[in-house]
Amino acid sequence: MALKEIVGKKMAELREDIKGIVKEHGKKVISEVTIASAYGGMRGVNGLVTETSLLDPEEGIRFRGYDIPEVREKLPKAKGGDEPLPEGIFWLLLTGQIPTAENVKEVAEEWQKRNGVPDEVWKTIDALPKSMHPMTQFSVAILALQPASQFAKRYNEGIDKTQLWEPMYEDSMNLLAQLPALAAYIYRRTYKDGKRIEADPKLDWAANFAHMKGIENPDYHELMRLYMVLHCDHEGGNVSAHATHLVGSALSDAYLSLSAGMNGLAGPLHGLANQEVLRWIQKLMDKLGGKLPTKEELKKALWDTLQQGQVIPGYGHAVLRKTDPRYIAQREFAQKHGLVMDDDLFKLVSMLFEVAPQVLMEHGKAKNPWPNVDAYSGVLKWHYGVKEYDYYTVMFGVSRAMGVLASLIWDRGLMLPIERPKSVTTEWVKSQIDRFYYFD
Ligand code: CMX
Repeated sequence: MALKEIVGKKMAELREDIKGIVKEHGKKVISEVTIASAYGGMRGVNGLVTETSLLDPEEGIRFRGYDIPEVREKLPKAKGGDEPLPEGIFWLLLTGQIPTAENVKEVAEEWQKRNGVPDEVWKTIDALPKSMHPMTQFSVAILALQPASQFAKRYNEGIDKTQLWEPMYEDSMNLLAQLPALAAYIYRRTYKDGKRIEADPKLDWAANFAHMKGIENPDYHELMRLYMVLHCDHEGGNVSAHATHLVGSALSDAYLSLSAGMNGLAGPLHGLANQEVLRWIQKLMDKLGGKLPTKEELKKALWDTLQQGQVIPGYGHAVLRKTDPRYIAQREFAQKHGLVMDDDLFKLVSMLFEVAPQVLMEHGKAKNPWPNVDAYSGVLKWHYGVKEYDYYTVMFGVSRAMGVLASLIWDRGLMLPIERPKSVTTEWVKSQIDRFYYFD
């Protein structure tokens, strides 16, 4: 059965399931909202349902029930490669099944078929100043594709709500096919000779992204496959996933929704942290005349950052309470490819792992002093020659698009309603305070 057919069938089944759950158990309480959580960014409140992945605070992310080592082991690989193909994780996110090599081929062929970008979109990008942050360029480029939205067209023509997921699927597949070319061009025009490199039909999606950026190193292609898989999804409450879902709930199309998600990813507390880690490290190395700091110097630099009221980028997490398994997977990649011993940046990242958690614990604020995904990704990219760290979040965005678009397709398939939590004022909280009970 083809991907779209499988997804359609599974959606219809789950829709029925959910109807039954809500009918029978709809009034059961699954979470409490305290005054602290209403003011505190809704941390720990179970208020969303997202099918594609689930984040355990201790164990890390599971994509449709599979953890990172399982995904790395079970997903099909490129010929001669060891890392999982992103085409496979997308299949898994959409269907909940580990794909066969044949399934992965289907996704790869679909994306190749759809990867043409209209001229107006290149022109729109060309009209942007090169000094504009690459994430802003990326978001504009996604919006420039929007006139092709089949979802918007079908909605305007009048479409039955049970069918809405189908044009959402088409838009999402088109977007995923086109994003690497857009992102690669933003790299080339901002930092290189401005010439577009055409996709190579012999390469897979991630390797092609690297190729269109102008990088042909097979190890970097492997890194891109792993990177794209690791960053694709982190359940539904993170800013990029939640923003995409929220905007989509108004029946905005995939382009409008994804662009909103990318604008959230561009924030320094979320995806931009992978650029901020490199900026922080480079600033420190510059200050020390290019040499590695001692542990004492590193400790002092961390405290200086904290005392200036700033965060240590790449450390901490809203949900995780252990070292991020995505950090560990990237470190394993570096070890396997022999990068760790002879490179000062890798040595510094290892030193940070030894020093920063202790400093954050002594500081006593962060609930999780351990590194997240962004603490490692930058040095890997830097090692392979992508040193323009302002660009790093665009790469994160290409990957994250797979997860948030898979969820958006499911949102429409499950016919989830417009999202509209109730808000209150502090005046209201004060006036009602005696009615509330304690929750431990
Ligand atoms: N450095 C300094 N202070 C930190 C910190 C860090 N790395 N992580 C948390 N804190 C602080 C918070 O700012 C907060 O301070 P206030 O009480 O003054 O507001 C306090 O510790 C408690 O925060 P928390 O409950 O532990 O963490 P949050 O859920 O509020 O925030 C996150 C989570 C990721 C925004 C935060 O840990 C952070 O800012 N980390 C650095 C930026 C970063 O790496 N972001 C990337 C996360 C992964 C991703 O989305 O890509």
